[in-house]
Amino acid sequence: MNDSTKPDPGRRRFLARAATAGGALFLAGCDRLSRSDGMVSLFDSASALTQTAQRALTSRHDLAREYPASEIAATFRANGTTNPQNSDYQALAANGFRDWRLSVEGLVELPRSFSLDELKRMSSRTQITRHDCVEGWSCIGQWKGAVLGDLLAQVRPTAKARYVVFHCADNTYGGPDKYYESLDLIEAMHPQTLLAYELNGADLPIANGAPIRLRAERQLGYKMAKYVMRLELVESFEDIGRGNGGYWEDRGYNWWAGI
Ligand SMILES: Nc1nc2c(c(=O)[nH]1)N[C@H]1C(S)=C(S)[C@@H](COP(=O)(O)O)O[C@H]1N2
Ligand SMILES: [Mo]
Repeated sequence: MNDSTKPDPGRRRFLARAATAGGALFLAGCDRLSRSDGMVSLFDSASALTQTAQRALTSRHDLAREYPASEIAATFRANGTTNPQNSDYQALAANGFRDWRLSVEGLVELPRSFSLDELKRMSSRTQITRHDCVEGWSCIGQWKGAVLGDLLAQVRPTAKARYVVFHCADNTYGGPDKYYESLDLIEAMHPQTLLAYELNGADLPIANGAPIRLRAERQLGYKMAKYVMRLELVESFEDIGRGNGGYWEDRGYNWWAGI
């Protein structure tokens, strides 16, 4: 092994920090960026660079840090939509989500839907992690949910499938567009990526995305879609929303939100 191929934790940490600092610079505030179209193209190239740097430095199997129960925040902060107002969602909530079903479609061999009870009977994981929002706050909470990779294995993504798109119930800020997000299959199949139905040992509150919300623990908060109604496997997200892979991405945020 020559010097350049020897693992060097110090250098690795430095590069990881540099990549994150670069990301943070471009992620300074939800609203400001969404109004500045000029930022978007700059953003795109920074995104590709950060993603390449991080993927080179972190294995697809690296786990996000997990915390002891003593660090769980007394109240998990809620952000963005905290109670979708549309009548479809309100009807589902009024009935304790007994009629809610998650449909999984697109590039899968076995499209189907799952009830909340079916998701709860699937293999689950419980993890205490820190949620980082780009607006400048973090919160530690314990999540329990169905392991997304196991659910995907059941529906069998086709060879063409590259991304999972998470379609949500809420019209963000009461506007015409529904919230959505996307992950590539590496993040989707990561062992800590969950469709979470519990927060801190209780049913997931509506404020935090009931009946299920995505947890993708190596990503920033805006990736973690709440009120998920439908998963769609796609080869490209060009034809979804405004084509950038997520509600906030369509407004200038970085698609790659690795931390
Ligand atoms: N459906 C939906 N998902 C969403 C949002 C939203 O407005 N709608 N906001 C995102 C943002 S910016 C953050 S920081 C987290 C907030 O999750 P919390 O309410 O549990 O804190 O959800 C993300 N997922
Ligand atoms: Mo956020």
